[in-house]
Amino acid sequence: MRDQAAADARTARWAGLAGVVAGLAGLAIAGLTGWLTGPGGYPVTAVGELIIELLPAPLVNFGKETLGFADKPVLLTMIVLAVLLLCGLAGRLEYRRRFAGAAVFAGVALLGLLGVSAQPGITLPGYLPTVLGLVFGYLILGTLLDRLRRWRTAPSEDSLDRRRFLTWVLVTGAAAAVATVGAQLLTRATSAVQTARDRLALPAPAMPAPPVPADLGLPDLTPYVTSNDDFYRIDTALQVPVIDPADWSLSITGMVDNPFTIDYATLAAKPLVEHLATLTCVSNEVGGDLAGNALWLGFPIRDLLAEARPTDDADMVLSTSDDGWTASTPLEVLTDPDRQALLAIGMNGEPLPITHGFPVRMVVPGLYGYVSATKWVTELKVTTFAADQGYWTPLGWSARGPIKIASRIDRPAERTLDPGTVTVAGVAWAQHTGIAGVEVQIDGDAWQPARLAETVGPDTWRQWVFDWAATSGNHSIAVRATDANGDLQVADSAPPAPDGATGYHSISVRIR
Ligand SMILES: Nc1nc2c(c(=O)[nH]1)N[C@H]1C(S)=C(S)[C@@H](COP(=O)(O)O)O[C@H]1N2
Ligand SMILES: [Mo]
Repeated sequence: MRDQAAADARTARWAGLAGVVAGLAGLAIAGLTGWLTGPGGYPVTAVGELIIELLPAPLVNFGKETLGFADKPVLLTMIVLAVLLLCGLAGRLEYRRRFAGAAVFAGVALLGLLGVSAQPGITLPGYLPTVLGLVFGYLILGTLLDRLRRWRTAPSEDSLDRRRFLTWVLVTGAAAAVATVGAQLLTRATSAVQTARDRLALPAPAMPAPPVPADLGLPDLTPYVTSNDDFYRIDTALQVPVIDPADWSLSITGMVDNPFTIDYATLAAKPLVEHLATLTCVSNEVGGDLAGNALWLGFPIRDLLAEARPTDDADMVLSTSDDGWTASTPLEVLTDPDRQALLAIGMNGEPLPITHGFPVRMVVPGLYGYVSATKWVTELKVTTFAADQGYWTPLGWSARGPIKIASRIDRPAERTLDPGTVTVAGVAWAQHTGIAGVEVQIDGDAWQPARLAETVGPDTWRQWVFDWAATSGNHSIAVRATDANGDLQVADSAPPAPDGATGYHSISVRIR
C-alpha cells in the first residue's frame, strides 16, 4: 500500500515535469510566433507591461531603484516561473483527469491575451502567439502524458516506455529551450530598433502644414486625421523589416547622370516639408476602410531626383523596399513641382511606426499605395515602364494606379432607427484633384447635395454630412462624389483588380 502511494507520488512528479516542459514549449512557440507577427504579441512581455501599468507608481519606482536596470528581466523571469509552476500543476491535474489541465492552460493563456489586448495598436495577428502557444503547448502535454501513462501502467516499470517518456521530455525541453533563446535574440533586435525609434526627435519642418480644419466630430464618422494606431496596414512581408536608422541608406540608381546614396542623418537634416495626405489601397472595396489620412513629414522626392538628374528617356521610378517589395511610380508624378511626393520620416508628429515603414517610406498624393507608398524604402531606380515592373504588376494589377473618385457612408452605423432627422455622414476622396461635391440619394430618388467639411487641400479626403428626414419603412441610402475637375464618380460596379473598384456605396436601413 505504501509502495503504491510512493509510486503515485513519483508519477505525479513526472506528470508535473511533463507540464513544465509543455509550458516551456508553449512559451517557445509563442515567442517565435511573436517575433513573426511583430511587436506587442509576446504574452510574457505584454503581461509584464500590464503589471507595471497597474502597479502603484511607488512600487514600480521601488522595483526600479532596488533592482536597477534588471527590473524588467526580473519581472519577466517571475512571470515565466509563475507560468511554469501553473503548467506543472496542469500536468498533474491532466494526468489524473483528461482536460483538467486544459482549464489551467486556458486560464494562463487568458491572462496572456489580457496583457496583449492592453498593448497599443495591437491587431488580430497579435493574439496569434498566445493562441498558438496554448494549442501546441496543450497538444505537447497530451503527447507527453500518453507516454507517461504507458510507462507507469506497464507491468514492469523499467521498460522501453520509461526510456521513451524520458526521451520525449528531454528532446521537447531542449528544443523549447533553444527556440526560446532564438526567439529572444530575434526579438531583442526588434526592441533595440524600437528603442532607437522612441529616442528619435523629429526635426521641425522647414515648411509646416497649414492648421488642420475642424473635424465634424460626429459619432461613427471617420475622423479627418487617422491616428497611427488606427491606420490601415498592408504589407506582403511575413516579417516586418526592422531597420536601425543608423544602418539605413537610400540609393538613387539607374538612368541618372549623378547616382548617389543618402543616409538617415543627411536626409533628416534637409529642409523637410509637412503635408497632410490620404493614402488609399487599390484593394479597397466600395465602402471599404483601406484608406487613412495622416500628416507626413519628409523631403520632396523631386529634389532628390533633381540632384540625381534623370536622363530624358526615363519615365518610371522603381522603388525597392528592404524586404524586396517594389513599386513602379511614373517619373513625371515624382518630379511634378505641384505635388508633394515625399520621402517621409514622420507620421502624425512621430517617427514612422515600424509597421508603417520606419525609418523611411514614400508617400505620393494621388496614387494607390501599391504603385507609390513603398515602406522601408532603400532604393529608387530611375528606369522605364518598358524595362521594369513593380511587385503587383505581373500578378495582374495595372502598372499605373491613379486613385479613383470614391465616397463612403460611415453613419448611421445602426440599421434600425427612429423616424425623424437622421444625420448621414461619411468621407469622400479623389486625391490630388480634390472633392468638390458629394450627393446623397434616398430610395433611388433625386440626388441631393451633402454639406462638405473643410479640407487643407486636394490631397486629403473630405468629411460630408446630410440631414435626412427619415420616415417609417425600409430605405436605401446611396452616396456619390464629384471631383474638382467636375468628373462624377463612376457608377458601374467593378472589383478592385486590376486598377481599383468602382460603384456607389449604399446601405439599407429600417425606420421604426
Ligand atoms: N515594403 C512594402 N511597402 C508597401 C507595401 C508592401 O506590401 N510592402 N504595400 C503597399 C500598399 S499595397 C499600400 S496600400 C500601402 C499601405 O501603407 P500602410 O501599411 O502604411 O497603410 O503601402 C504600400 N507599401
Ligand atoms: Mo494597397
